[in-house]
Amino acid sequence: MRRAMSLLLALLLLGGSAMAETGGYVSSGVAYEIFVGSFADSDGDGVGDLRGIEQKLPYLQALGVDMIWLTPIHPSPSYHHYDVTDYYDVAPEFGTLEDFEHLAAACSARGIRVILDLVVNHTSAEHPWFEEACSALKCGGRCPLPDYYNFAHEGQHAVPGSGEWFYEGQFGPHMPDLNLDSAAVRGEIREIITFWQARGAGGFRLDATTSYYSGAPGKSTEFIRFLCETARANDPDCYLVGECWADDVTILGMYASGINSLFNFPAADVEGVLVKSALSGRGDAVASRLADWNARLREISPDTEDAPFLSNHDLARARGMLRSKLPQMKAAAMLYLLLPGRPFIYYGEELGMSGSGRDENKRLPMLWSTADESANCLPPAEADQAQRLKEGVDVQERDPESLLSWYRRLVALRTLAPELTRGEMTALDGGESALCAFTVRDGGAVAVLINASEGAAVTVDLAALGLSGAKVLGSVGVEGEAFRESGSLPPVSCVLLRIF
Ligand SMILES: [Ca+2]
Repeated sequence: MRRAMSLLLALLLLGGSAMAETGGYVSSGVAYEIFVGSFADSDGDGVGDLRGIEQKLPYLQALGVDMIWLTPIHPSPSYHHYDVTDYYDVAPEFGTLEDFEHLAAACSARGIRVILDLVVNHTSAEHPWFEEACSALKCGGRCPLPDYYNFAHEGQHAVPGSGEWFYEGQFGPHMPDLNLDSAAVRGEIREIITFWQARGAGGFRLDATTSYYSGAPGKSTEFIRFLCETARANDPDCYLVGECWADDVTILGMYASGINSLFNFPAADVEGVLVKSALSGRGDAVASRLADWNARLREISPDTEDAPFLSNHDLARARGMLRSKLPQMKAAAMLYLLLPGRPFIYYGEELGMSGSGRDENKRLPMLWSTADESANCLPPAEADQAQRLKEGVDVQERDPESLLSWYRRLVALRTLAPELTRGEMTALDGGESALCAFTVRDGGAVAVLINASEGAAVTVDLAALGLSGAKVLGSVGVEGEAFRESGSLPPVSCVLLRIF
């Protein structure tokens, strides 16, 4: 009911244009990463699948996300599917092509965009392209030399049985790097992109962009531009987000490709400003750091969308970084879900799921319920940690104080401010280190005020911040009316104001 009310309110505030863009649903600008094999099992084999995701769309809609990123869905010898053997099919354990089309259509009907993981830095060593290339190498010069991969007489990995040939594989011998200079490879990639767009993919997450051309970021940027132009030639609205796991300078350089978003790795993880500020209660650091980042992105293009996040399938779970403390998990959520750009929630983070150490632990099954385990997946075979969280979705949905309820309220709050997608961010100095205060302008303007500390209330002097006359749009952790009267933000709370 609360969700229905907030949607109704949002519709009234936004008017008709947002409705037209999203087929009746108001977009939150929040994305959600699904590690497919661990999310929802529809057929009882313990492996998450596409039908399972479709069955959980009401959950995702209640959370308020308007985009889901699926980790690779293609056939692969690995449980994580990042070494693909066929780019034109769905892994049998995940379903069928028809299941994907059905899921994409069901998402579209709910105003949710599906983006796929595009893993084209490398293939599986079991991909027919690689097997055929290796066979050709072994036929003693009588076969045309294939150019799909980077073969040489010295290198990282020996071609089995060839004696004299080696190949590049930045992520190990099971993942041979494609030769991205090859016109034939680029032609294949163009076909792959087109194939999935025709089946309902609204965008792509680009895996391992820094490894496209290792040590040559300019060439990698050029290749991203090729991917963006290819995808947008078919669908001008196609959304692309890249994994550039690198420093500020490298990320800024790659934005020159024209890509929509690159994950904000410097702000993420245990050393990033989001988690550090949530732990220390210093909200002001987030406002200043991210406003500076926003300005640098907007210098490249006002169309860029930062992609802030806390954690993903390669990082320890946010819960552990935040020492399993609920107020800190709530603070971290406020600090990144209200930033300009497109925040990415890693599945289960909104519940407070645990997992660290080896990768399998970071990909433990979504905890739908401990009472009814029918949708729960089995953990990856090599996981050596159990899930520490005890309260699944079914319990947290009924608890207004749960982390899940908190995430839902924050995403709903964000929905009231369309400026937050591509706006210009300016940090405000409220004279309190706990206070994260900033404005975001994009036509209209809003102000975000967050008390990131669990220690004490913060009194905000709206006049001193230049926010006199601002109207409270919504709030989480404090009643809007109470804030308007007192100017006081209790520990771990936030308000969203419209500026006129
Ligand atoms: Ca299954």
